[in-house]
Amino acid sequence: MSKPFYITTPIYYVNDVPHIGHAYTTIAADSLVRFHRLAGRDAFYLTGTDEHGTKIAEVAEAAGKTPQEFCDQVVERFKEAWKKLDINYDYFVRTTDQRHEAGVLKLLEVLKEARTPDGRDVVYADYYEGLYCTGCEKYMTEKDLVDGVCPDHKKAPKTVKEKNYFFRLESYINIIREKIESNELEILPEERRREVLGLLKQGVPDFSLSREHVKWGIRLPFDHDQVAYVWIDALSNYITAIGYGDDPEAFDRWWNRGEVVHVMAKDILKFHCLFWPAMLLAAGIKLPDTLFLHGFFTVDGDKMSKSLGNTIAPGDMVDRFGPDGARYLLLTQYPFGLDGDIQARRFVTQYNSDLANDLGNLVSRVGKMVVVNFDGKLPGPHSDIAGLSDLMAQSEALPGQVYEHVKHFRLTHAIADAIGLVRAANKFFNDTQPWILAKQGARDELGGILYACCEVIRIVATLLLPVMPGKMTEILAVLGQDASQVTLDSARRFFELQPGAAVTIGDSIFPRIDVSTKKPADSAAKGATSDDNLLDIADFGKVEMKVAQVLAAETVDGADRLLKVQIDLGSEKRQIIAGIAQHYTPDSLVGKKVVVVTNLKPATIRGVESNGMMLAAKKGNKLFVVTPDGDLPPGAKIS
Ligand code: ME8
Repeated sequence: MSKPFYITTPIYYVNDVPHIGHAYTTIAADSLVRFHRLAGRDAFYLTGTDEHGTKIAEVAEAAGKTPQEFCDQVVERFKEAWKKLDINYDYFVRTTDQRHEAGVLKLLEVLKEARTPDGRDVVYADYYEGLYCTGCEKYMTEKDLVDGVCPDHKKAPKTVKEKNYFFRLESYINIIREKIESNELEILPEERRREVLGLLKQGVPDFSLSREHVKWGIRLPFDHDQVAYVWIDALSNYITAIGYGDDPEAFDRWWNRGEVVHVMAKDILKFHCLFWPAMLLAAGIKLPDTLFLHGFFTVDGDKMSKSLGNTIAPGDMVDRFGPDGARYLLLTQYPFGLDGDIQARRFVTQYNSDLANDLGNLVSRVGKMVVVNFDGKLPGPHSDIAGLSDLMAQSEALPGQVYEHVKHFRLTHAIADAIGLVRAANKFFNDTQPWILAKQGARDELGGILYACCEVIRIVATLLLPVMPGKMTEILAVLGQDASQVTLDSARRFFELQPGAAVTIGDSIFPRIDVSTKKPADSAAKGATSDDNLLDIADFGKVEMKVAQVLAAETVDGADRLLKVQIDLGSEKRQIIAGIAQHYTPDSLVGKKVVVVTNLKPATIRGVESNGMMLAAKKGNKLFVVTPDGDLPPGAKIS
């Protein structure tokens, strides 16, 4: 009997709403866990959200909310997105859960008492002075900066000097290296393993496990002036969520006796491959079995970013392609594990080709022929058909092949092999020309072809159930099969379907998408060059923009980024809140002509009403408000 399977995704920061980067890992882990369940394994799937730290406190403040209110709101967006994508997690952990916080306190106390293998305190206090990037929630060195700013967040880090508690990572470097080299701690893919071993070779300094300047977080049990470093808090979720601290039985089942797999992208390698194993070793907790760090993707060739406007909301993809289409499209863009490009501009073509044409069409033409020629009752098999033995051999080999891929995280290969069998079945169907046999009345041979195709459909639908649970359930139902009963083993057997069983065919399973109807989700890259992604003039016309003149401006109490600005729009005066206080003094704005979006719904920001949005653009770190060229009067409409 194989071990229970415990799989996790990263817990995502709630300063951002869910995008397809988050969705990608979450769908991949969901598919993996469903595959293992199909193979009969007991499994647990964990995902959740990372809610503490300065970054979150800052965006909450800018939104005029307390951090907790803000988190509660964004967490719902994640849960909704996962529901829409048919993600079947067993537990959703939030780092603001009381249960998680209690687990973190316990772990911190254990670490505080712990000694390194050479007999020193694992945790020690010291002063730290350094450059802190709140975007990364980590200290940076001059070397990490590009033109003085963090290359990822385009912001100059703050200089911070404070007391911190440090974790003596140095004492664990050799042990971690040995565990990785012996594969007791498996790091995949191989390139990532080499990267970690390279880091270990260079030597890694101790890391601090608390912050003095951060307010939004878990206070250390042994020093209430300090807040647990957000990464310590976050990494602990993998054990607190399954009962470290409050449910020893569940913890033992999933962590101690299970196969523990963490899936994430390579951006968070250091935390997971160095800090996390070191923390576990120090606390006397078993290490995870595997860390799988997939690549980072671009969207239509560009890095995904809010400023480029090419982030895709998972919900938009679902609206366009359904949950199963969205899952399939995301997982098949490039090999899971590598870096790659999500070709959003090709989504429609690929959906039509793989799902509507190849898979959907096979089901519909085979199903229809059974209905028309055999009164909806599955005919019996027949052995003397050209190409049948090859098709059967391919079908019988497929489940083993697919599961072997899955065990090695080769999700894209697993899917491609299943679709390969669909193509082989379509070729078999075309080559054997059953429609001619139908006309000739060669019922035995015709029946045999249809029976074989139904078997292929059953096997493929079973194997793709983890990737497209909804649509594969529908396909299995066409053949009278109950998706909750099928298994990897049942897919291994040809001749599983009983002749005479009812075959019912309804609407097309994957209706073709008309390329000319553009919906938001094609648009993955709104700023990109593809025609599919351009904004309709009618949509643009909905945005009302006008020239406005600033009459007065003042700071907003307790919000160091915001200015309260009174503007003249010709026919009316309005108040707007603009996040530009770090770039303009109130006086320097007065009299300026600016561009304002005037038909936004009013918003209350830090308790102050805002009626519109002032446009601004960024150069490096500096924000500049957009001003009209020429002496346009307040109220002039921009089109
Ligand atoms: O790092 N390509 O959260 P996060 C592939 N809270 N994957 C992507 C991606 C892309 N372009 N963009 C995002 C954090 N991801 C921490 C984690 S865990 C204890 C704490 C996915 O919201 C990928 O899984 O920044 C990546 O590792 C994760 O989102 C980062 O999510």
